[in-house]
Amino acid sequence: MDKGSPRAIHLRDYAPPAWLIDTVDLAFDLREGATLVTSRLGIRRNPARAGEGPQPLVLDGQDMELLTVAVDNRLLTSDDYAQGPESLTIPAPAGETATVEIVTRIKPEENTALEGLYKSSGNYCTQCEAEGFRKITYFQDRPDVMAKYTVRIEAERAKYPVLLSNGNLVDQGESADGRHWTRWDDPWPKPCYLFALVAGKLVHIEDHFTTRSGRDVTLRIYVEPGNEDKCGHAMESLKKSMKWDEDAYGLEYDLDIFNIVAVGDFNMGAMENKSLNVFNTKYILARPDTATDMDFLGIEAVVAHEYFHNWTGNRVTCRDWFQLSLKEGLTVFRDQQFSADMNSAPVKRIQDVQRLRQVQFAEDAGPTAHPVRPESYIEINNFYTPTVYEKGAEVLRMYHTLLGAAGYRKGIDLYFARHDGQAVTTDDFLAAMRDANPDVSVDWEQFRRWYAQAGTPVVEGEGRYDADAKTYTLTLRQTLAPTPGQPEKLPMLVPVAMGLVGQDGQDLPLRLAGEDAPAATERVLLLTEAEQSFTFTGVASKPVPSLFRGFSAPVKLRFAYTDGDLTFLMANDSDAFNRWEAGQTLAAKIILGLVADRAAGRDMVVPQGFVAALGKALDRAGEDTSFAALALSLPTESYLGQLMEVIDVDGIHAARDLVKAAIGRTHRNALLKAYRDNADTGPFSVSPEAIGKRSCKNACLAYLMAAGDEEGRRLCLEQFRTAAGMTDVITALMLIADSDMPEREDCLAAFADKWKGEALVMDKWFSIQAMASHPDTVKRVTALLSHPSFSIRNPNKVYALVGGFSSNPVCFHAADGSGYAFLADRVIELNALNPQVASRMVKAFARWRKYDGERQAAAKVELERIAHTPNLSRDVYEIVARSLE
Ligand code: 0A1
Ligand code: ZN
Repeated sequence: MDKGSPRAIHLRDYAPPAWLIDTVDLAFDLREGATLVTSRLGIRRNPARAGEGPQPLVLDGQDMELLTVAVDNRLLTSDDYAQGPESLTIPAPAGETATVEIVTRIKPEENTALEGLYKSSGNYCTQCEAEGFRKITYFQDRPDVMAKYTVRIEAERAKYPVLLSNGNLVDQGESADGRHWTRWDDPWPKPCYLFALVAGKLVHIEDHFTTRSGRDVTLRIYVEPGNEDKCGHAMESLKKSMKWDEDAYGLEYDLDIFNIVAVGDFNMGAMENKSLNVFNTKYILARPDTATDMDFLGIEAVVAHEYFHNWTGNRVTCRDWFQLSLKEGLTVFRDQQFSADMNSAPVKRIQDVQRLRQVQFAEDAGPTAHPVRPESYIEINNFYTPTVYEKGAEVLRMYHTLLGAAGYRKGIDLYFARHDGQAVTTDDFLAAMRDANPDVSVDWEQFRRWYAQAGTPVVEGEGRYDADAKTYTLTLRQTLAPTPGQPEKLPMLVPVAMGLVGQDGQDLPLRLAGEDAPAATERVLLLTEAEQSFTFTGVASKPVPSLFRGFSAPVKLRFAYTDGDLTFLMANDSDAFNRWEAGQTLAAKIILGLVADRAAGRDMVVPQGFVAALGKALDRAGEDTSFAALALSLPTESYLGQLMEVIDVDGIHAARDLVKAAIGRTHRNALLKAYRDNADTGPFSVSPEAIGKRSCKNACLAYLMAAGDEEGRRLCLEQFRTAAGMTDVITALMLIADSDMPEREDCLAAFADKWKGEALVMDKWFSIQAMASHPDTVKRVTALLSHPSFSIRNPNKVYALVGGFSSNPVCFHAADGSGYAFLADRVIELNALNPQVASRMVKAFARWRKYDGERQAAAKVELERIAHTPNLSRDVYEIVARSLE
């Protein structure tokens, strides 16, 4: 923050580019220490800006050496053009069209930010979203400039036998000095953020997919030698995604080749470059002994997500980066639908909502809260957020809820009919949904507020039963608290999927006063006012309302349920999501009650009614093991913290541990039985049934361990030592690492010794230790920074160790501030190496004002120390500045 504050970019300032770029011909001469990039651009005046007179061509560029510039084959001198620190301005070419040729020299070997062209394990790869292309060559680096690309790559054959880019391989050959080259042609116009290049020593597995119109597509997954045996699940996931997109959305793949390359050094999960997806190894490599069930599911979801981008993102892209959720919210919703279809839909929905609440609700309640379509940013890389992705997906889900499956599909079809090949806005998307469904009465202007207003709406409600009139009146009130830059809010359009559960546990017919149509037992109410009442008639006895079934809107519900209502819904609600939800609401109420007792100096006594209700979930474990595992799990400490005015770090931890131990003790026999019943999952499979059994078994083990049960400890050690699959091994190790068992150190050491050669497995080992609630955690994590398997330059390692620690609800927030100091040191170190990763890490400070005075003071000292770091990146600056505002 020394050199004045970086400038913000505003949505309101959007203007179309003065010049369009129709064709891009790139030549890469890859050489150690000095890679030459020759870029030949076919440009054309933008008719949208006709009448403005001759405009210069202003190109973005950073961190490279400019060698030559030529316009229409005439070499310019440096007096002819103007070079700024991040731009190149070429005077207006005379004609309507022109050819511009630029040669630059770059050093991918020195690129530690992993944006643009960089090296991972000796191989070259690229990451151009959001603005990495400008580190490769001077270009109009903005998504509304869509061009056709041809690419020539030349490199030393021995070191880089594989040379890949987007589109089709059209030619290849040998050149002098042991070098070789390939030429690629991508027929589909694309923004430069979808450009990709890979050069390296890689092996691949291959498969094929025949599209519904008969196109044979070659599918390849490239990895470093030795990892070929870990690509099978990713390939299966890709084929399932291709089929699903045809069946569910009518969308077919549009080239003869689809390549995936997995690299070990990658800032994010994966990237949807046209026909050349680049992946973090974490989302490709899996073998039963190295990857957990969650890893397998993550791979399926991310492979699908990137594949789905081929239409939602690539064929139709974003006009500007404020529209990021146009592609990300939609594509997350699509991958959620896909995973729900491939696995258990209710379980998937619960997991998605858990994640939304854990990370997005937290974001929406803090200083970095922003709308799904932000109004301004300093660094766009900071806006790949849970709000743009996950809340964006909830907005898509609400379209689906409001329009029904068929109406939603009509909207999607119209969107592609109108906009294929274009760069568009979330308003264009909304217009397609609206225009395809003229008979649906939704106030679309009000719906648009989901894109524009930040924050999570709170819906409060109560119900009144009139036994004489046989009516039930549901009153709902919505409020939306101010967020940074948005002091005043308007009411949202909130779809409330609901039912009324009768005393016999059955859903009642729902007829609103004045209606005579046949009554359904589930419907979607539209809450559009600040306060609204809905009166149901013909209600024979007092019902318990089941609201926001399937979590039909991203809101916080505060309904005056009694403990009895919640146990009733846990047992009877026909909506699986709300059966789970009732248990969570009750658990949160109980635990927060204990936290209050502890704070007031009263003894904490776990109510037996709650423990008994959880026991019922255990009794039903056999019916649906995956659901049972979720029904048995308690809200996380960080979610409980969100429910408090001032987060009581130690109180939450103590109360939650006490409840876990009480459940473990009370239900010891049932837990042991369920553990044994689910111990054998047969030959390895990631079927929902097998995953369900493992998750149920491990949930039981966790309770037994929480109770310090001797038999539980024995089983846990046995599981750690003998289990074949990583899910069981790592769960056991995590429970052991979190305990005071004497075997703790030996188990951790044995695991590291066995897996020291597997980077992704070692990441698990780092994060287990970082997340353990032990008094020595800060010390241990500091020592692990020097472990031979750790590297501060590798994002996965940083996310595992540093990110793991900063999500440790107790140790990161140690009252002496040692956790905060540790994180600040890492942020400062990372700022100089990889600003994106540094910025992701510094976000852990964002909610510092939610803690007590002592912790606030300690966090503020660290935030200010970071703020005064020389050469602070835009990425870190933006988060720190907002946090301190
Ligand atoms: N578009 C990718 C994720 C991604 C975003 C940004 C990146 O660098 C700043 C890299 C990847 C996706 O949604 O999968
Ligand atoms: Zn995406």
